[in-house]
Amino acid sequence: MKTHPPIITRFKHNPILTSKDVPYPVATVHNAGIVKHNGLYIMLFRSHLHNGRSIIGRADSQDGFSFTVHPKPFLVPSTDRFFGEYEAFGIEDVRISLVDNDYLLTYSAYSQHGVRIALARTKDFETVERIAMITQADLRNVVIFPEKFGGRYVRLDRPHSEISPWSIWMSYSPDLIYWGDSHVIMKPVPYHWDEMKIGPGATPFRTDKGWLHIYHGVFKTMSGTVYRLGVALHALDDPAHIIGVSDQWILQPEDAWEITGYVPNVVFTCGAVPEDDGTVKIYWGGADTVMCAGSAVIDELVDLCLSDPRSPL
Ligand code: BMA
Repeated sequence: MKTHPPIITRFKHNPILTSKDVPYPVATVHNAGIVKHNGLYIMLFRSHLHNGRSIIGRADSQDGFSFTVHPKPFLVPSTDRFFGEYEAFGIEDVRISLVDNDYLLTYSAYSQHGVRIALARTKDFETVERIAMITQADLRNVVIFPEKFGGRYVRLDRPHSEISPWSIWMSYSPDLIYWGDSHVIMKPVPYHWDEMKIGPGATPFRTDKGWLHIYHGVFKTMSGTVYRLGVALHALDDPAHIIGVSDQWILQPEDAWEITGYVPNVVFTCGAVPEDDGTVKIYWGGADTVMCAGSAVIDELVDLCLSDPRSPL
């Protein structure tokens, strides 16, 4: 059994971004997707407006920790007739994947019809083009792999289910529009830290042993749920094959701003940036209120998946 020094070292100046840093009125700053684009860290973060609905802002950083927010929101619900109908209650939790020189953005779109996933594309984070709604309701947390496999795009899905605890699925597409061949790849484990539900988290990144995916898992307690982060390793040539899932979580709510806030006891990730020095910067929303960051050694995360695994299904 491994010892418990922190697997993720929290940045000592957390939280890295709060509503006070945003030049337009918002109640929260959390659940941000993030990439390093031409050496600049670009963060697309979610904010609740004061009506409880969400929009997406942009913040940039040279070092990955100190961010400056753009004066205007990056993405707000569409006014287009089709997209507008499905984004009317807000847009949330962007994931960013670089595939073939395009940044693909997946986000949750809320409306009177439920929650589904929208896909947009940008090359430069200046202009954004909405491509399609790529799920029906009720799905959240869709993350596209940064490479194609057998000529097809591959994504992690999280459909809703009353019969089985909410689990991670995988789907494929030849063109980003039509998705299929869906099947379940990872499920919660009973009486385990992720027993209530699991969902895709940060965009997976390549290591020499496999694709590393940092996901979230939820446990129900007598005083509400606890959102933690875990890690899974997917085969390089076939990400539907999970090589190992760490039995232990890698991050849980511990700092005051992770324990208390808009939703207490939440750490929730949508993005991580692997660095050339073998570390990865991991970003998470604390209590659905602020953005936090930390770093981990990639080999240690891989080792957790291989040396102390639990069954994926
Ligand atoms: C999930 C999503 C996330 C949120 C989390 C904790 O179901 O709504 O956006 O961070 O709950 O509230």
